[in-house]
Amino acid sequence: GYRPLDDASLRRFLADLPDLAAKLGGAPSDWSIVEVGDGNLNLVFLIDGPAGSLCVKQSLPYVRAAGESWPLPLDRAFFEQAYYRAVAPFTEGLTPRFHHYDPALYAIVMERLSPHIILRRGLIEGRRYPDAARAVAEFSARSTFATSDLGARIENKAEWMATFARNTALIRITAEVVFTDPLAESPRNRWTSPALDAIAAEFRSDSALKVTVAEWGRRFLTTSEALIHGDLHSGSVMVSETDTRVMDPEFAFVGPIGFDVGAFIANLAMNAIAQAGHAAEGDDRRAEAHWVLEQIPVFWNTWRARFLALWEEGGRGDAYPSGMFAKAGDTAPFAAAREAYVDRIFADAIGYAGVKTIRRILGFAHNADFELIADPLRRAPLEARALHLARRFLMEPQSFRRAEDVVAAVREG
Ligand code: SR1
Ligand code: MG
Repeated sequence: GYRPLDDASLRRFLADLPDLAAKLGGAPSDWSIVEVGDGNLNLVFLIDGPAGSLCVKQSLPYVRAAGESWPLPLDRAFFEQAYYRAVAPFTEGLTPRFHHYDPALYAIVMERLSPHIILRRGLIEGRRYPDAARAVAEFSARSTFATSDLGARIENKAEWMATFARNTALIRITAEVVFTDPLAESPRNRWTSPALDAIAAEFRSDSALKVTVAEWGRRFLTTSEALIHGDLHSGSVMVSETDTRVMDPEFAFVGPIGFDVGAFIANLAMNAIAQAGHAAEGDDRRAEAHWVLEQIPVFWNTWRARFLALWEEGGRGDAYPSGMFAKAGDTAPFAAAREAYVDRIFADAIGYAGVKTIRRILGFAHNADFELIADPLRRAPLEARALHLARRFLMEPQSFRRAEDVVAAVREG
């Protein structure tokens, strides 16, 4: 039966899995175990043995960041491991290696990444990861192309749709804490400075803005485009100087591709805006902000090029079937259709980026990029800048045709 793991029960659990116990080496009493989960939902353990290391992630029956008053089904671990398995053939080397899933404990055993840290943390510290945006783009483009109707057969997609449509607890969380609460009166909303009271009230009384957010919420719920990660922010990416892995796909379902793309763009933009708040006295973070911002075109242009290349190589899917175009003399209309498709993904991403930015500042779950700026007098104006950008994403979408337009908008402030 289920119980939250602790030091003793985790040792017993791993000792009963001979292949994994051998990876750690020594006896269970030789292993060091530390619980490091700092996300909103789960327990995360790192286990070090004489021969190697592992990571165990386990669901709790409630939202960790809120406590037992907010119950949450345990099955998110099932969907996380199902996603890792589904995208593994297309994302080699871009996720942590998956070792084992225990359906009774709702626990996943996977590779412990070392010396990796969470991308968000590294960026806040002013570090640069030259390969990260490119790798996340490769991950997202490869996994979504392969699981879309362009890359997958009807039968495979139907299986993913059936499996992940049952991830209702987490789809509901997104529907509520991303698309609903931040523009409504909700006891779960919070913001960290009274200086934001006026903007929050203004957003809540702006019917046009609310209709736009509600429309993106409707599209989120009704667009079955590909198997998406569902929470692709910079806290779902682990990096070292030379390696990047995407993790935490527990929100996965068959949804709109632009939701993932927009999440990553929004989180880079928020980090770039927040850089000024992390500058120590005499330390100018403008160069870091500039570098983070430049990763937005690196990310999108890599994503776009990879998705188009996969499509040009010939998808195995039932939409735009390759047999129909293989011998066509005039390829221009097909090329134009491919370009239109990725342009539409970018337009979607801009809308979702607006929604995802607002939720991180006025909703329940904030991000460390702003939260770690201790002085509210420095933090609030930067959060207000991000909210202004979010409103532009939502209400002036025609201004954002290319990733470089996002860079320019952030610079304009
Ligand atoms: C109640 S959970 C809030 C957030 O945590 C996860 O990281 C997702 O972003 C979710 O929306
Ligand atoms: Mg997460």
